[in-house]
Amino acid sequence: MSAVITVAPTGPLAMKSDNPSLPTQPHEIADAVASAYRAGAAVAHLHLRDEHDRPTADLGIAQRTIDLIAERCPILVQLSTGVGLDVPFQERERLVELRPRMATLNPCSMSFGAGEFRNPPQDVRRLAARMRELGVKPELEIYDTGHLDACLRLRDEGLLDEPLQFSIVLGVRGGMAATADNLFSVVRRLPEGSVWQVIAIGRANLQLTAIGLALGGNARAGLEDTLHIAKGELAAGNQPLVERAVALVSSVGRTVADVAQAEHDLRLPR
Ligand code: KMH
Ligand code: ZN
Repeated sequence: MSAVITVAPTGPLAMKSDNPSLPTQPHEIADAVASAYRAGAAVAHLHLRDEHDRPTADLGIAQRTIDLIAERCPILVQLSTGVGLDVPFQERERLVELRPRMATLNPCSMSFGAGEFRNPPQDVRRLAARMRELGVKPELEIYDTGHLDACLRLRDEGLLDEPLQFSIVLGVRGGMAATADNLFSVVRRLPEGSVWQVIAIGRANLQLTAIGLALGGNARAGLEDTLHIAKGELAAGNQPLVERAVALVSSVGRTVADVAQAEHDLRLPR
């Protein structure tokens, strides 16, 4: 069975002072994504930054980044509509108008580290409906068990089409802790036929990514989720983290999905 590897090169929080290899500007992100693609990633999960490296939902920056990536490789683009904690929902949701193949949908508000991640129910419904109209596949971000129930309600309201695609996010302060028990309890409750991956933040990234792959899930790799490749050792970019995920995929007897296989496995519209 193949496994889709998504590279998450930048994220909303880290700065170059945390890891100098963090790509923040469009050409840096495009170069990082292209090397991740060559290493085995089939999907790129993107957060954009402005010229001061602050999270932004600027459509021009997003389109420029997408264009630079397309010049370099045919990886599938997934835009984050999480964007950054200080960016208003009304700006974040506009990103789907660029019609990426996928975009994230964060179903609930929550504490997020020292900050607050605001996803009001009516705004989430409106975004889900718009994504459906545009044919942008939502990746549903589950940071806690109740977030799964919120997604199932959206499905029951006809706002999400099956098969649902989930990220099980473990280790955000404010969400579920990064434990195998928490992962099992969510996986057990996913609707039959769902597509899912583990997003394991910080120290448990390697172990929980491995467990997710062994259970039949997909994998995410990159500096958004961990700045380190080993204890006390900064990752020298996104490529080594993708290479590590590739090694995990083969060590559990699976193959790495190329772009065509990923389009099939993720049941992408179009
Ligand atoms: N940053 C991760 C904890 C999103 O960008 O919308 C979750 C994430 C969601 O990647
Ligand atoms: Zn993200």
